[in-house]
Amino acid sequence: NAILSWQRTAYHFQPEHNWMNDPNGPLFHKGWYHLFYQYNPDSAVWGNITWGHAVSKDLIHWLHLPFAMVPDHWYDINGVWTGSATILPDGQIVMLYTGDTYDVKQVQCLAYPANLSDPLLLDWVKYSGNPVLVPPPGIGAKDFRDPTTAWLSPDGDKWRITIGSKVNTTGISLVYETVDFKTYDMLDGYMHAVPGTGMWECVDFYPVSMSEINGLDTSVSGSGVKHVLKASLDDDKNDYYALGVYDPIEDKWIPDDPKLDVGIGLRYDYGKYYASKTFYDQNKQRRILWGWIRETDSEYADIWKGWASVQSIPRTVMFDQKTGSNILQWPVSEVEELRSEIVEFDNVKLGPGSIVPLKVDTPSQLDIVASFEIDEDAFEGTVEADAGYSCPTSGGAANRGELGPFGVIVLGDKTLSEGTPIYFYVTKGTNGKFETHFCADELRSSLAPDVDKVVYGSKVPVLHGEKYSLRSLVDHSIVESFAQGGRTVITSRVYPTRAVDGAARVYLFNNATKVSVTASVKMWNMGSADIRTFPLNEQ
Ligand code: DQQ
Repeated sequence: NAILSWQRTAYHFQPEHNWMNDPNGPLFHKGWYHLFYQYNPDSAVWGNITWGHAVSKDLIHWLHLPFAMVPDHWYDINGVWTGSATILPDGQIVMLYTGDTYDVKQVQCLAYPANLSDPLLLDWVKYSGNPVLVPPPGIGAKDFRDPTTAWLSPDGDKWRITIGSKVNTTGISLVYETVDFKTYDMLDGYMHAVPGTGMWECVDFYPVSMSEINGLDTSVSGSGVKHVLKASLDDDKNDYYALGVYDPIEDKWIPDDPKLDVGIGLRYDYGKYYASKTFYDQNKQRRILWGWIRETDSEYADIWKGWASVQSIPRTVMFDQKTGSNILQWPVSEVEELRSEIVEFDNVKLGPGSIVPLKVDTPSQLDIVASFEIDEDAFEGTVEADAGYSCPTSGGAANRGELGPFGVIVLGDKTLSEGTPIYFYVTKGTNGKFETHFCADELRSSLAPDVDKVVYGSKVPVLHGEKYSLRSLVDHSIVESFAQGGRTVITSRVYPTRAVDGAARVYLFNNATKVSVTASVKMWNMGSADIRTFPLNEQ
């Protein structure tokens, strides 16, 4: 078990034991951030789904609290499934969640805190009239789950929520209106539907400002605002989003670019990341995104180590004013409280085929910020390079081209028998256009046989005059990487056996055949978040 204990993370949120999946009902109340999550109290695999509960002052240091809700009524005895919180103008908190009933049907249920003056919101009451919604005609009893945070209707006197479902293989979002969260009217048609995308789990729907960097409360609508619609596709277990315009009168959402519609275009994260959910943080006027990061080792290994899954570092979400066509995700600034001992490397020249070790104290717990510039001559002299390149299918960091790959290798060992390259790969098409790909290569991340080893990634917009820039949060068995300020994000779970704790190494590399690259790097050792269990042991 010693081997497996170092796969536990030091500053990502995880329970002490057992299985965790989706983040639920995040909210800020009386000085505390609350996170609820899908949890199995009995084992390290999915089942007996209960709402775990934890609180934090800063989204990084957490205190585990007693369960918020357990499966104990006929309407949720098979699981207290995913749900969302809405804070009403008078301060009341409404929690809507999916119950899996005694006969395995999905229904929506209402719960609220017993005592709003308790900052920890320890006690939760399930409404006596539950369930408040059952699957409507034409919707499968197992295709009706994960209610969103509510937003106000245009006249301001009713609340709306959306719930994901499917009709045949078309993913859909149903909208309901309510005044009291107890009785509801279904609006006609769907807010949106995309053929071929299958069941939409954990739909999320929220406004982003086109001109401000602050986040918006969920009910904000109108000019200067776009709406993000996100669905977690049950069929391929990835979170897809699209930017679009919401017409609250018609209750329709229209994607800006139909080719980048929900489920067929952009993803929040090109690695392991699912069932995510945002909330508006009224404390710091920002929108924060949580996501579930599952294991990619075997179920057997999860049972042996006694735990499974982590939550991502919460990310601030905003509209990318520079491209206008994507959102930006960035680790909440509070994570920087864990930084210490900066190490800097300026203007490191990396010729074609070079690799440079970087010395750091805590190589398994790092915040790395790196930027790369390409030698202009080599760049301009390129006729055509790697048209058709794609991170997942083009062979990883060992595959050399004229203009890439270059980047960092994290969680490597001394001889690089293990290592996870995070890199850029620039291509030039026959049309003369350069494109940049951002990839994470797990092919040599572990000598262990029984873990997923894939190459993740996608294209990332790099605008004129921008350097290639990345940030990676390294935490033992997870690497969250952000390119170009968060335009493209990749989360990897990796299970090194040698590149562990102090034995791990970080490298800069340029495996291109033609270009030289100049790299500048800042790295911080990251402390541990020291997540504790309630009641606090003062010893
Ligand atoms: N997880 C929950 C469901 C949701 C799924 C059950 C997504 O409510 O659709 O644990 O991971």
